[in-house]
Amino acid sequence: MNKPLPIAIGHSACPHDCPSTCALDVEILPDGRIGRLRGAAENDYTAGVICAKVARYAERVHHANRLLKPLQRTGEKGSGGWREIGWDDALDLIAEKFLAAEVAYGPEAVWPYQYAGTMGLVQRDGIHRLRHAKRYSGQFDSICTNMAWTGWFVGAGAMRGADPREIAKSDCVVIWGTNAVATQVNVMTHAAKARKERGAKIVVIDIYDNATMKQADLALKLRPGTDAALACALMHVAFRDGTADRDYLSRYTDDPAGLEAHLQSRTPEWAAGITGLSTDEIEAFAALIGRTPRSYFRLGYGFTRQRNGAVAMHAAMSVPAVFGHWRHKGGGAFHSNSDIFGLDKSEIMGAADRDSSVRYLDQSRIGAVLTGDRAALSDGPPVTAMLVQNTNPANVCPEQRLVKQGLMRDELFVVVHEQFMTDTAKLADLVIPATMFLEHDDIYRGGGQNHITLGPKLVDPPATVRTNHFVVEELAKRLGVADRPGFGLSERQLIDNMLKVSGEPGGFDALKTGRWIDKQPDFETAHFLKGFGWPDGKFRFKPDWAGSMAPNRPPESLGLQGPHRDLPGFPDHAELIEAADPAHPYRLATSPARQFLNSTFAETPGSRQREGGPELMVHPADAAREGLADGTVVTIGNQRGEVRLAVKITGTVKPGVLVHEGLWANSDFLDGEGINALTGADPVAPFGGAAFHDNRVWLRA
Ligand SMILES: Nc1nc2c(c(=O)[nH]1)N[C@H]1C(S)=C(S)[C@@H](COP(=O)(O)OP(=O)(O)OC[C@H]3O[C@@H](n4cnc5c(=O)[nH]c(N)nc54)[C@H](O)[C@@H]3O)O[C@H]1N2
Ligand SMILES: Nc1nc2c(c(=O)[nH]1)N[C@H]1C(S)=C(S)[C@@H](COP(=O)(O)OP(=O)(O)OC[C@H]3O[C@@H](n4cnc5c(=O)[nH]c(N)nc54)[C@H](O)[C@@H]3O)O[C@H]1N2
Ligand code: SF4
Ligand SMILES: [Mo]
Repeated sequence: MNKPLPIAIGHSACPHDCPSTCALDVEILPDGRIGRLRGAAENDYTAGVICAKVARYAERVHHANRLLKPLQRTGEKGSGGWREIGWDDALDLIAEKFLAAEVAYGPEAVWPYQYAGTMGLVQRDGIHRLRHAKRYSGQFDSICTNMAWTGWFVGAGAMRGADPREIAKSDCVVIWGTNAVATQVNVMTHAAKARKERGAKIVVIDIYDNATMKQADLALKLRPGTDAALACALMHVAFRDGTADRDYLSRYTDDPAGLEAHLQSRTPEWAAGITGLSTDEIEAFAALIGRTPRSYFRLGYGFTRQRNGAVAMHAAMSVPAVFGHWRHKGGGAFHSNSDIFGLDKSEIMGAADRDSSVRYLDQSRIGAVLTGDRAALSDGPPVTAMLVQNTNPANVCPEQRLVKQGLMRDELFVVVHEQFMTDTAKLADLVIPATMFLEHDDIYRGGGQNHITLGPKLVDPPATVRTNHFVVEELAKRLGVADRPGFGLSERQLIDNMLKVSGEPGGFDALKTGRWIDKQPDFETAHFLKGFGWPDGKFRFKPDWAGSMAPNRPPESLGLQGPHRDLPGFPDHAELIEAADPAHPYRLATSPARQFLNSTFAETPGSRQREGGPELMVHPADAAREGLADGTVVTIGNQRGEVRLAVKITGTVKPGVLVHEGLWANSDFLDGEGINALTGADPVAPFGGAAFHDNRVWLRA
């Protein structure tokens, strides 16, 4: 059979929760279906490269199991019994239940719950308009960026860094705690260019030999939760060997003398004992960055998903400040550009109606919230109604048993707006079908790069699915707030208004023509050569953990989080992790899989086939001791739950360390319990967050 020829190429941006935010060229076939997706070659960050899972997007848009009709539960919660209902009936039912919750307990009993399944500013953030207009409970977003952003911000005082494209001009690219090959492929595009054109060395620091580490010239496989010790030893060597940039230190940092004294005892031998690296490895790394002014530290999220993760980020980013790498093009550090875009979302978010006396509930602690934990509820009313958009908490949130128990509560009404029957949708009272990004207008900005990119509607959605924007607008009408600021506009109008108030006078139309806007600050600003983001302009080796107004600081009502008093004054190894003990001899990390994006793509055939099935990586020595063979089904567990899955014996993990790559759907596991049955929701110090890669477990064959 002949394949239909592509008739048109549409332009868009990848909407998924990935730092890369790739600019896309999309094949639109003669029958209106989607063909291949490709990276835009003219975009100098995307540079023509995207990941395979999004290249295969047609599998997702035209998936046989895509949700197409609103479904109301018929049997018990989670029983799988559904009946189709019309959109008007569905929206009326939601409004009725929300009003009933409000009458019984006040508006805070309603909790709109959303995250970044789409990163589009209109479709993702519009739900806040409804929240604020109605005084529904707020959401403290703690699941992803908290420890990383906190650690960066307490040092630099701003969320920006060396131009992500400068990686290509570096002589040493340090990829620290991010599995970039899997999670943000463009980092590798630019790193490979540096290697090819300049002979740059690539250093990878991770806890297992993942796809990124396989590309490394220097591969540093350390024990989970020990990165700050490595960072301290690197800085110790800099002071010891005279590779510290003392002129830079005195001009740009707060207390270099105090740091040097503190690091006296943080020798490579000390760090080797903590990290499990050899002193030779540590010395070789220190020597490499000591002789390489253009050393670029690309700091990821993964190594901060430990209970000492904010400390680890701050310690790692202190390294280029000691060596003075920041001075040089192709040197310095980067984590997120979230500060640079300057888009004023007030209208989309309904900021005018925001009431600071309304309580916030912690996204990661949804299990505790829904099961009535007084502290998690801030001593307020129970949550009895929820609208869930762009997230799959029954799968992705920690303390999964508690999350499911909470979602199944009889008194709670849950509506899930989704593209697929996810683990969360399965437990809902009402499921309503959502559009996909090629079917609606939106605008995107890439935290891991430097562009604002438009994603205009390219194809018509199936007739019976609706945008997030539509649902928010229709509910506003039924709930009596449609006259509040920000309502009654189209996606396109909201985007146009936002661009214009944000200093982009060309608005929607200009962006449609130009496709993206490059917001990268100039070299000196990006490298903090005009000063770091504090009043004295100095990088802080001595962070003010409690006082820093980091962008992800919890709202006042929640206060500081976790064991914040135990955070070290200078970069240091902090013993805050869930260390193994005789009853739980293994450390488990739950790292992302290459073919999935969080829980998304766990339904597409191409991704499923390439990933195989849920597996537990076990070191050969551990396997021998436990009597395991490849494929042996084991149970791993801790105080939070138990999970059953098959073993894969591999030297890519260290002895005593287990890695599971996900997120597979809960229903893909033998007992229907997903990996997050094992992860904890106890907040990480000082500003909260979930330590997904920091779990102690036992293992039973
Ligand atoms: N393919 C794919 N891409 C994704 C995602 C996905 O699920 N799949 N998720 C997206 C999202 S939401 C985000 S936030 C980003 C996250 O992307 P990353 O910044 O890459 O963070 P993680 O994927 O959490 O973890 C990265 C690596 O950190 C390792 N790690 C765990 N603990 C430690 C430690 O203590 N020290 C060190 N050095 N390394 C450690 C993990 O094993 C993993 O290999 O990726 C996005 N992109
Ligand atoms: N064990 C473990 N758990 C983790 C992590 C880990 O590393 N390990 N990573 C954590 C991290 S970093 C994050 S960010 C969270 C992410 O967790 P989630 O936010 O739940 O992640 P996603 O799977 O990206 O998106 C959720 C859903 O959004 C839906 N969606 C996409 N676009 C739209 C839309 O336009 N409208 C509507 N209504 N729905 C849409 C998708 O179909 C998908 O089911 O997971 C966390 N959970
Ligand atoms: S998931 Fe990430 S790497 Fe893949 S296309 Fe989207 S933005 Fe690019
Ligand atoms: Mo994330």
